[in-house]
Amino acid sequence: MRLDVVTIFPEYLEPLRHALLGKAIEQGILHVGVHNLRSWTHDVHQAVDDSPYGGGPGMVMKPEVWGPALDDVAAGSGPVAESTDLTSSTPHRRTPTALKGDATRAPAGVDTEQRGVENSTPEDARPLLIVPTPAGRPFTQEMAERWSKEEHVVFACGRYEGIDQRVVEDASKTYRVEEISIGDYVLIGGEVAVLVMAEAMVRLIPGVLGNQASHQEDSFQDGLLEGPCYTKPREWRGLEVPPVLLSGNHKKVDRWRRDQSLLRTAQRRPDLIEAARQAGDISSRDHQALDAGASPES
Ligand code: 6GU
Repeated sequence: MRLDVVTIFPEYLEPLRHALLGKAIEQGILHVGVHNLRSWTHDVHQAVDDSPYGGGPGMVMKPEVWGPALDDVAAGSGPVAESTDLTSSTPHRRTPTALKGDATRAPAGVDTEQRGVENSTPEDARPLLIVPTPAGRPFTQEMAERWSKEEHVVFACGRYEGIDQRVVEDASKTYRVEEISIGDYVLIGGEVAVLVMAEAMVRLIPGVLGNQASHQEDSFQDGLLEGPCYTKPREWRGLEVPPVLLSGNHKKVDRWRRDQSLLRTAQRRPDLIEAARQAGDISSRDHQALDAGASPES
């Protein structure tokens, strides 16, 4: 997957080089370009914003800067052609490219074996443009799964009050565009939201997580929250691990985990229980567990 981020604070995206994402970069599974929006300004002040038409507070990001920036990111031209991709902060397994500083920009679509074909149909080979905004549709695990199969994902980080809406409209010629929010609260800009969405999507790319089974049981993967988990020692500060987990009876363990998951979800996210019920994902045995009672956390 190729990931490009356009922002006025490139240093804010530094975490993309660390930990899991850094590892994916090292493995050549992920290529990341971070681009300073000010490279596309022409005036001496490098202005990226202006006052809003219709009046009111704040500033709006300028279309004449964003337009060419998004054109170049899609085409790999202009300042994008001269830029180098991010390298991992932890080069454990140094690759020849990492040693050279990766002076060449890896094009989108190099690791075709890693992804499905859903989004690479000849009818719509447009890259995906994600515009983080509190006014967007809410980000979900389902989106993360879908996006993890993309070849080229571009994030356009707005600051101030937002980006002139015509940028989004015009970009639809070049990109499939989605305006996305990561929750019902307001951030100063889209950069942190990009880190959130990039991490959620990249960890689902095959080969990025060590254990592929490990996201089969994630919260939300089955529409419910994950229950509690425990490790050694068996007793710690007077607190015991639930005995069923030491029983060696896998059927009983699975049933206990399912019950814990149901009870925790009912407690913290009753909306998810209702949705699972509507979808027919709650069995009569599940109902028993829910009716039987109060979660240990209540
Ligand atoms: Cl994606 N951007 C900003 N600026 N604020 C947000 C958000 C995104 N999601 C929730 N709040």
